[in-house]
Amino acid sequence: MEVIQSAPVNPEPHYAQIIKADKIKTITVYEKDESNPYAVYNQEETRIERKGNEVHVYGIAMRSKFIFDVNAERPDVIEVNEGDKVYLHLTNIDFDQDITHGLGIKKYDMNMEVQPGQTNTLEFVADKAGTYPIYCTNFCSALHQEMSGYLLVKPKN
Ligand SMILES: [Cu+2]
Repeated sequence: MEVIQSAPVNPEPHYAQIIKADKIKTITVYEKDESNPYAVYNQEETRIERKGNEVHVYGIAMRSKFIFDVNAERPDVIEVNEGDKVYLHLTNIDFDQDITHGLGIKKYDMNMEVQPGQTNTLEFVADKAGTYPIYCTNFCSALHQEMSGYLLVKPKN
């Protein structure tokens, strides 16, 4: 068996199956991986970089906010052009074992989970112009509901 662990997007146990405990080698908290070019461990390194029509977001998730570019007027906003290819790299800089964050973009029908210390990437083409709320989709703290931002997609014409 190759897949040992795979967490469902919604943390509910309905599809659980029994497996021998010695088969499971869990990661409680991901270790810092300074060699990962997409990982960002402090606010000062957050940034949004454009390469032609590719946009790379180097953001962080922390209790209880997203910071995509700390130097922007709105650090919780990602602004792209319609048709851009977006690589949203997100590092969860909470290194406590129970602080899993999520990132969902409403109307783009996308969601990812980012475990403590982990860096994950959401890759998509911004093919719908408009303003789209971004939410943390995993209950992470008392201020979880405040953990949000926006994706702004400027129309072509
Ligand atoms: Cu969160």
